[in-house]
Amino acid sequence: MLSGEEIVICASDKIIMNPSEHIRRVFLLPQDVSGQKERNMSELKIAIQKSGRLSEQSHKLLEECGIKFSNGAGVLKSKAANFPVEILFLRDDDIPQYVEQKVADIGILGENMVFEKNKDVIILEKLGFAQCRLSLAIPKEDKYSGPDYFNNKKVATSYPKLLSDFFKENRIKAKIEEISGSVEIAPGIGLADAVCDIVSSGSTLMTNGLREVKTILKSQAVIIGSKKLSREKEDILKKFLFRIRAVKSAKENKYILLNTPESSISDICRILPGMKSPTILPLAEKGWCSLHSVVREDEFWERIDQLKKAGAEGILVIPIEKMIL
Ligand code: PRT
Ligand code: ZN
Repeated sequence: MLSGEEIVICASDKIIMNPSEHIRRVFLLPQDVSGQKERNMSELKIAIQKSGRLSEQSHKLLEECGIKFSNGAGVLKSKAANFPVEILFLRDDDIPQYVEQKVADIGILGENMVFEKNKDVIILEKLGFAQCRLSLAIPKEDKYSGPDYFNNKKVATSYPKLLSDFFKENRIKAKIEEISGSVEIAPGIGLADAVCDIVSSGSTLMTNGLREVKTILKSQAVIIGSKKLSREKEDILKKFLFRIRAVKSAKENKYILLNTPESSISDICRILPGMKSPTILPLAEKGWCSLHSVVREDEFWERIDQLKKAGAEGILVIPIEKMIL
């Protein structure tokens, strides 16, 4: 005992304190200290939005990557059961700063927030969901002849940096009124002449008597990362991005099976080159083959028209779950 204090030598990172025991000092055994450090070092910390427009798809993406974790109300972080990651549940506005400060190693959020916060982070991957745009909108009855409209106007926004960059580039002298939410009502209540806000379908602008006149940024969800990671974390990140890309490729492509007369095979192979080349199998009916390949989702309908013209029949199209290139 040191100067009459009680000492507890602890073999676990959980210490249950009983107030009646008057424990004053706790020492961890050296192997606990190093074990703890090793566990923290080798876990990649992923920040995602706690609740909001990005949270459901961020969860789904992690699940599709085979990462299992629990998340209930009030949970702020959760370790995955089967992959060396810890998920931090945060407000999207805070994610760039946490990644810059290395509280999180990577984060999932909208490009709009990444560019607005302008922190020292890098974009590692575009994810394709939460597509939207940051746009200027004015009262629908006003005439708009170009960015000059905004000279000497007051514009309400939650994106002061991006808006002020736009005004600087266009040599516009306007006043920016920074507000944190319900931006679209600002002109209606006399707080501003116009707004600069996120638009998706455009219905919120319309409901508030506004008209979109200029897009200043197109945005989608992305993964951002810290500029420097340890070797162990880099390795986990590589595996994580590999899974993300397999999930993304699967979504961007479809598996296609069709029947074709042998005489059309070379034309069809030109239309559907596949990952390496299509698989061709003979059918029971003489002179016919079954051809299997992969087609990009965004080229799908155009390719189908070409395939029909080339003589393909019985075309089946199947979603792909994962695609490893
Ligand atoms: O609480 P926390 O700070 O985490 O969330 P938040 O309330 O700040 O953000 P949230 O959940 O609303 O949005 C998160 C991200 O989703 C944004 O940063 C964008 O990257 C993306 N996103 C995609 C959108 C929209 N679509 C969107 N439509 N973010 C906001 N909106 C709002 C917009 O602000 C406007 O009020 O929806 C309204 C316009 O929608 P339409 O369809 O009527 O045009
Ligand atoms: Zn936010």
